[in-house]
Amino acid sequence: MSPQYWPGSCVLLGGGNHAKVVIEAMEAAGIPKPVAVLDADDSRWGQTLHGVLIVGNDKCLGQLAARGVSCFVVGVGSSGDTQLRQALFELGKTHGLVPVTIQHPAAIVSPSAVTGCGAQVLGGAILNTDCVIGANVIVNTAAIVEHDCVIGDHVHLATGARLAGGVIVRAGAHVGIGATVKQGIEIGPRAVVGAGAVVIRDVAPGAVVAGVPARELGRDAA
Ligand code: JB2
Repeated sequence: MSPQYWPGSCVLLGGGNHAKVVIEAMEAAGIPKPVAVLDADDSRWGQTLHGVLIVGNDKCLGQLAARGVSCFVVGVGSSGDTQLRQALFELGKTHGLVPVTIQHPAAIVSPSAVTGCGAQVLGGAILNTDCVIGANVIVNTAAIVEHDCVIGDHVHLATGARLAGGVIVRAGAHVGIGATVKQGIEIGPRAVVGAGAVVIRDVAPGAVVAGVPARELGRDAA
């Protein structure tokens, strides 16, 4: 596991449900709370989220950076489409901010697992030996990543997803809540695995699969 790294005060991008989970995971991990939340919804500005003020939208990033905020956390999750997470990750970096990596103390992480910058490994998650987790990945609550899995950047492994040994999940894919992926399977970039699916064959780039066993329902245009 890469060390959790927060060189200074941080801003949280997105102020919805996942953001609440992230704030509590940061507190549990001993990382100082964000100093501000940015959210696209102007009706939320001025409100607080677990005690942190929602100050405005992403246009405030430059101002916050100028005032000494030096790192960021992506606070949006995804229920299928990981593109907003990726866009916010790039936006934070464009402003010269450092992505904070979070490992909840109730996660079980092998000493040989490697975790990319900005990854979020939440409570009850398991990363077994020699797995590699990319940048800006969410390993959500109680998700299991078995030995030798390789998880690409911006992937979301939703709550309770289970990957057997040697699974590869390419960048930007989403593995839904409670889905199971058999050993050695490859999930293509931007693919979506539906909740509760059991994946026993490789999944093509951009494909949407669901069911037991999982079958392809369609593909994105890209
Ligand atoms: O461009 C944006 C933007 N677009 C939407 N920039 C910023 N800074 N914020 C943006 N948002 C905000 O993200 C929305 O206004 C909203 O407040 C928030 C998304 O909140 P929501 O609760 O709808 O989704 P989430 O991504 O936090 O949580 C989803 O994914 C989690 C993994 C939910 O489905 C959860 O149930 C799930 N656990």
